[in-house]
Amino acid sequence: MTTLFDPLKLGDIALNNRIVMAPLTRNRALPGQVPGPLTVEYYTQRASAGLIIAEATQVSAMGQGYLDTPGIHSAEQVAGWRKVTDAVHAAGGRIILQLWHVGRISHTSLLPGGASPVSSTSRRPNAQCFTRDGFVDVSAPRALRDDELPGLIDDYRRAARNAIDAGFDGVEVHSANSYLLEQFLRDSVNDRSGPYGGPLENRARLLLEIMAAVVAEVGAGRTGVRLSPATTFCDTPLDSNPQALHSHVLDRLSALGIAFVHMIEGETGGERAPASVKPPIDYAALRARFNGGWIANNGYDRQMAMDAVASGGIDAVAFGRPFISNPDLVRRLRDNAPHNDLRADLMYGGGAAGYTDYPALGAA
Ligand code: 8OZ
Repeated sequence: MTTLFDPLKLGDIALNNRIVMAPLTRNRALPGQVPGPLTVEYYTQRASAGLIIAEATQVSAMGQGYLDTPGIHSAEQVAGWRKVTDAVHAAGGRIILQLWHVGRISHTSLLPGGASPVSSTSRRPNAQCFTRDGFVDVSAPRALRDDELPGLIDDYRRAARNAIDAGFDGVEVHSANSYLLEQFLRDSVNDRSGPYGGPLENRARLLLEIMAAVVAEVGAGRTGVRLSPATTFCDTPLDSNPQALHSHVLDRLSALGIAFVHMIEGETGGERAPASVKPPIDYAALRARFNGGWIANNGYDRQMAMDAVASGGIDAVAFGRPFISNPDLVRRLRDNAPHNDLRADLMYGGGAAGYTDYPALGAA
């Protein structure tokens, strides 16, 4: 029987165990959106994870929607991330980067030259983002023209290349949690006509073209994707048929041969089976359509994770908040040891407190 502590291959990426550190926004990048020494320490402390998926990281300056999140589009950012990946590898870990564009979840004060956020639509959600002035309503977006999309695809391709140049073992394209690619996927947001709007095949086109470009650049064996069919984060209503939409996406991703899918089950950070999702998403049916590895996420505890991996339904489990407060989460799960309490007020922004000062077991 397979356990959480057994090795796993996700495409070309060899994991020592099936415990994945989920991507976690921590807002501690230095000026220039560059990861600094504290970020090196934070990830190195967590290198016993089978795989670290480093936090959501902008593919371009236009992809930013929160204060002090890192990027992967400048030479300084690549050099900063190189220090992270070298240290994690020296500690025996594996680390990939999550490639992010927030789309309409942004504010003019965060964007180059005070530009408007860009999206599939010009409709503004009733959502907030975190800026120099604290939480503010997001700015009205501008709908991207179709002739701008090749440039956007190229931003993801270049970001994937930069991630590999920075020493990452692979990349995860962020197509979840209300950000740009979900703004194209869902008919609740995407109000376009033409090749990228209307039928689900059209709404999925941008994601699939980005995935193909990333695969061509860095290889399918180093490429994954994160999806969240049931999440309504940032005033992003469900698609009218999330099961059909995601079935199509997974059929195409399977044909592309990518290494893994990372599925957020239920409402991100919330209920695993929200009553508002009718009919409920059939995650097992989605999993059955995809030939590569499958990472499940959202509110798993130790027993659920062990049972899910033992059943063979999924290959690995991603933990988010437990990895913030427990750098040695793998050991604590193995030994069934207690967890440190999370200091939720220190999750976003600040320095070492609540970032690199959570003790490992046995530490003073
Ligand atoms: C929390 C705060 C800001 C961003 C996500 C990247 O939900 C995020 C995020 C989470 O995927």
